Amino acid sequence: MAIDFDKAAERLRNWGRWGEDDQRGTINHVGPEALKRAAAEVVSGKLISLGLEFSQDGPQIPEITKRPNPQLLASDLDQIFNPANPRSRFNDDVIVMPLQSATQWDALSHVHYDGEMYNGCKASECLTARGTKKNGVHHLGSPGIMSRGVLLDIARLHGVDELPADHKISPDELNRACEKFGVTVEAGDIVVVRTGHLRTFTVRKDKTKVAGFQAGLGAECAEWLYDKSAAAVAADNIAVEFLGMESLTQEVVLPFHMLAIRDMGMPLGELFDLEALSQDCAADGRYSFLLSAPPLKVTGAFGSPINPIVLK
Ligand code: UVW
Repeated sequence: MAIDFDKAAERLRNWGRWGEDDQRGTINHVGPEALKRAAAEVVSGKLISLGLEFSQDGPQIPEITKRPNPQLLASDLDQIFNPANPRSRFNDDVIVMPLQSATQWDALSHVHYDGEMYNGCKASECLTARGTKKNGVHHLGSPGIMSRGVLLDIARLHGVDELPADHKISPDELNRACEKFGVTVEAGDIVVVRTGHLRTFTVRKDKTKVAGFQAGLGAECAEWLYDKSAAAVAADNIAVEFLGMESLTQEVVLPFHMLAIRDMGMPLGELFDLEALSQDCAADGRYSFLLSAPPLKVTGAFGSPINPIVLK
């Protein structure tokens, strides 16, 4: 049954919960207790990166996504500091890229509906050609995004490498994944959901399907995340949420985005590469870990590229 969007939005709306001027949303759930729990997950000293490379050969097809891949240019090459002592040299570079071109956080200003974004900021007053006056990603960067991460490997739950494109993940599946993998989502956790979708790019080297219809969270999962007091959610697809014809044709397009980002104030982590983490969790049977994923503090930006790091 389709979600009653307006009823859900009203229940989940966190506006004012952490103050009239709050611009960090559900990241406020991460307090000393959540951080101590995260630190207690570190037992084997193993590091795993969940970030894609920021490369001109990245996952974007600009004609489809309107987002080019990063372009790196050497702005200074083989430069001499002092012509009198030319042995020491330096190299500098410039990168031109949408902040949304690969592994990224969506800031609380990334989407809005009915003219308002998180915490009631009027889009008409906040949005400028130089970014946003409120809910910029830099607010998520101080003191940063770090907490206990919990992997809900929905592809593995179903015994497949990749969920089919028409698979809309339900709250019941999130509960079944917690049970199967022996984890409980607690206040302040970052929920990491694996669909297997990004394997089309990372394993099969086919970027034509990266931005198509794809498996992801149904809008009802926003309610599940709210009830768990999760701090953030990330996935190995382009939008965290399920993308099918219905996502684009309902009265409020991309309903999970709107409920999570605009009403709850929850950052979404997209295009996380979860293959190595999935294998590691299956091997040691531990689906929780310390997750460090601070955004770049780009003032007023709608998102930030990241290299999320798991420490187990
Ligand atoms: C949009 O929602 C426009 O993009 P993304 O899936 O990158 O958040």
